[in-house]
Amino acid sequence: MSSVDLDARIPNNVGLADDRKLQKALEAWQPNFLDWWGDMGPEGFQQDQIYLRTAVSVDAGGWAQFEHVKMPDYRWGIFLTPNQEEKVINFGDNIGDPAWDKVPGDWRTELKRIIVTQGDTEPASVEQQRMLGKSAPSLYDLRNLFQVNVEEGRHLWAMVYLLHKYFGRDGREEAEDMLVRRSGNVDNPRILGAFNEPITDWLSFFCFTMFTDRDGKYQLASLAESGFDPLARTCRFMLTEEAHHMFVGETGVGRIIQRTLELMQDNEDVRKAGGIPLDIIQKYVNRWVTVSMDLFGGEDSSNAATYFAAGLKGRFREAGDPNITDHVALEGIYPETRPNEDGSISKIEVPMRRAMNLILRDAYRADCERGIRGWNRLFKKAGMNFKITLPSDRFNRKQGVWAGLPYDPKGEWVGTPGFEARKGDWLPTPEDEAYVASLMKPVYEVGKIASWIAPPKTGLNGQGFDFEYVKFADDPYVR
Ligand code: BYC
Ligand code: FE
Ligand code: FE
Repeated sequence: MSSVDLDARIPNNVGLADDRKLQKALEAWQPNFLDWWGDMGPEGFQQDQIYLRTAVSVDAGGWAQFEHVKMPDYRWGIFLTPNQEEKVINFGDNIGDPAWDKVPGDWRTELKRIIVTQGDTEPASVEQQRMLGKSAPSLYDLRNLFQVNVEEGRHLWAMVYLLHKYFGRDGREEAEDMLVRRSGNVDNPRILGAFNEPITDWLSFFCFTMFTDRDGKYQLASLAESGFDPLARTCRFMLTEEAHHMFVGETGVGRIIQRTLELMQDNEDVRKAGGIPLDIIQKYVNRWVTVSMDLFGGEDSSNAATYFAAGLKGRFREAGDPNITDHVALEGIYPETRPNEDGSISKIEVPMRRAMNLILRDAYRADCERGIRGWNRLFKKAGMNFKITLPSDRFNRKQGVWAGLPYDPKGEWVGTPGFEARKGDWLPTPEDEAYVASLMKPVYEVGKIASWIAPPKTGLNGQGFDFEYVKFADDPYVR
């Protein structure tokens, strides 16, 4: 089952060759995917050789092989972590029952919806990032961008496989629609808010991979607990790739901070020296944290309760976390705060199952805090009294109980006039964005780097920073 057929038109470890009908359906979808990649994937770099890792096996450590390939030749494939015998459902009303290896009829609509929502984010992010290659700060970063992009493409394959294999004709239609919706398109947008936001500069890209890909980590982890075993195993494998995306974001923002600190210590005017001022970094963090928190949905959600009860979507490490002892969650409560009309706050208690989105979001926030603490150590080391902070979950929200309410990043009510007057202190202004955009000039020479970011401590896969991560087919500056 887990042996990988790499030579197949669609590399896979799911025995695709034994299911001719499914194989034909996926081979019919493949050219549409490649057309979409050509139209909406990274613009301008399809003929270059990129030092990419490709999954060649799902065994621990053995799934990543590095070589220079053209992106259209990347081996997008279908990989599930190997089957475990006798899996059971680990939570909800059906706890202890055998896990499903087919779609449970009662939950077909809900499962399809979860898979479609997850799948839709993957091509969306590729679309959002498609122009960034033209302003890459170094070959190392250019390669990381493309690595993230091809893997998000593979995540789309993962969800499309589930739709084709388990949902028949309407699954195939959903798979087609994945290639039709477009990030930011007014008539046919991507499903979730954050995936329609433009990403036009590298500070946004690093914030996105730090904070929005991290929503991916938490959503995928909770789906990896699913009683629908094919979904669980697919998401488990996707998580191995997700770690690199968040690494790109966390170290990317860290390297920008590092560079700004170096310029400040040399007593240079950060702007004149082509660095990014700390207040702009904080505003970008505020923007991407808040749209990413919206991705968890409402704090009190009957959808979330249904998903949990049915055994479709669990908590983060539902089965593995020794602190989670009650896997039925029919009796517990979870504390929640809610706004009153006058902006004051009430503390209430939500039945545990209805609070699942909030529980996941709180775990996510703690993880974001951990990453930000790492950045703040850079200030401390430089002897500087400055901290990047995680904005309050009340600030700048579009989903849930805080949506549209005028709280500041500390969570204080400021009223609508107060919010409007000060929002330029908290979120990127057009001037901030124009300044960041003015820095976005590509650097394509081996071992060189842009003015606004420090080089990484080490390169990738044992290579140095001065390795030729991208071999250009022709002059990249004149495209
Ligand atoms: N934007 O009950 P509620 C990733 C809708 S990221 C627009 O509060 P629910 C990646 C909601 O659909 C991980 N609409 O929420 C990262 C519902 O609509 P209806 C993606 C939103 O359903 C970087 C209504 O509001 N994976 O992989 O419990 C690069 C009330 O909903 C939004 C998943 O999301 C929003 N932000 O939870 C590449 C996992 N939020 O019923 C990839 C699958 C809510 O009124 N998705 N709504 O029509 C889910 O589990 C759930 O759909 C959500 C929402 C957690 C997203
Ligand atoms: Fe993904
Ligand atoms: Fe990702």
